[in-house]
Amino acid sequence: MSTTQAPQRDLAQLKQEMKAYALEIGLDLVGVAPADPFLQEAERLEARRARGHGPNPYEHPAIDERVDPQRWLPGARAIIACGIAYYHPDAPPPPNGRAALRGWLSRYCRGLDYHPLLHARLQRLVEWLEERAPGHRHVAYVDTGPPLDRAVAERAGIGKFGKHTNLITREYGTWVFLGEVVTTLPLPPDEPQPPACGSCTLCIDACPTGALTEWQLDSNRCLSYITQMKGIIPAEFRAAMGNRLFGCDDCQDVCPYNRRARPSPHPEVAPADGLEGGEPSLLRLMAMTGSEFRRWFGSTAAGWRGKTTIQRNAVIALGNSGDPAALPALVAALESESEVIRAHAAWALGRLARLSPAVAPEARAALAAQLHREQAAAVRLELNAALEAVDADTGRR
Ligand code: B12
Ligand code: SF4
Ligand code: SF4
Repeated sequence: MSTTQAPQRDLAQLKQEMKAYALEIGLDLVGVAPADPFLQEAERLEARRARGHGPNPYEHPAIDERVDPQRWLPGARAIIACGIAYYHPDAPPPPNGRAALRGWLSRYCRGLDYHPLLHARLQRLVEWLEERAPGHRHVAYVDTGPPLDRAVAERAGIGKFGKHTNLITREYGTWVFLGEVVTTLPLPPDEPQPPACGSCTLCIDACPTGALTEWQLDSNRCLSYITQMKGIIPAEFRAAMGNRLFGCDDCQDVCPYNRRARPSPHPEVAPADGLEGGEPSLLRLMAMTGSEFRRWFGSTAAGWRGKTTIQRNAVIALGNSGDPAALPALVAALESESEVIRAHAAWALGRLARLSPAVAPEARAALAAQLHREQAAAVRLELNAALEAVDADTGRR
């Protein structure tokens, strides 16, 4: 078919065939949006910037590019929004309950990294379109380009925004990865869905750092961002991190729309081998070698920040565990080659001593011995703060 001037009914037919093909290649949700400018989003992004809540370092910084589909593909007429479902129910706890010394990986980063996975499927859709609609151009985006993936998906009718700012779909709740194909084909659009939430505020109430207000996220306070940042984690967030190793799902876990979410049909996004169902042993992570890190985390979306980031978060989780069995690993971490690990080990020993006073004398001795030999100013600061906290607690008891 020549589609440069194709009648509406041919385009409607092509759209139906395109949707059937998308499902066949493992795209679970697909909808079409017109490629009009995202004017309301432009206002929202400006307002967010004025509040100091963005841009987040992981998002495309230029607002004018983000809201104009003509900058994503000159001549764009439609945007095909797609989603891949990724929810795999948690493994049942062992008969003697879950051990305290376990970390926790957000569900989005337990299986195969969605960036190449979704991009490869969108690329197949591009090739299909090239064959069916010669003379047209198409380009695929996942996550890292200028498009606002959630706003595109909302306009294409595959879901609606929740107050937690995630896109909620009827079939899979919020557990979907999003991407799009922008095309010069004027495919007829789908209908957006009615708004969500009503008077519910469960996600806002559940957020451990107060990062959420209605439909707004302060990304600087979001644990998803904080667990992924490099270097020293600001002290105010360390206790709130709990046992999180990468990402945070609390606002999604409490969302009523997720209660009936269908599980993902894709085994490739189930927890990777070596990740113990997404709740790996913290002691095992502390002893992990470089090649083990690459084997366990390399194919997931939790691998890109490197081994030190995961081990730093494991150190914080050991401190937050309050389990005396964490002590030897934390004392050993005080002598790590990495300044970042040593700094957080100091904090974690102070935290462990507070939660488990029986280990306070040993923790104090280890902190004092390290202070004696430590050269790095940032670590000395943490050692002094931890010693002060332990002494203040001991004084109070
Ligand atoms: C930067 C980024 C982050 C940052 C900042 C997140 C944020 N909310 O801004 C951090 C690192 C914190 C993050 C965290 C997460 N992210 Co992220 N992230 C992105 C990225 C790359 C850009 C997001 C962005 O542009 N933010 C700027 C904000 C303002 O835009 P927005 O998110 O579209 O927000 C809209 C709403 O706020 C809405 N809005 C504002 N006011 C109002 C008022 C009303 C009434 C309504 C209805 C709407 C509304 O309009 C805004 C503009 O469209 C996108 C991929 C992409 N290119 O879009 C993934 C993306 C949003 N992330 C994703 C995921 C999975 C996550 C996490 C769940 C991961 C995790 N488990 O740890 C968390 C969720 C945290 C949360 N509650 O949002 C998915 C979302 C899938 C989904 N179903 O929604 C995306 C789409 C990646 C993908 N391609 O699949 N992320
Ligand atoms: S991901 Fe966690 S920290 Fe971020 S908004 Fe949701 S509940 Fe809050
Ligand atoms: S938890 Fe409640 S308020 Fe938050 S997104 Fe879900 S329905 Fe909306």
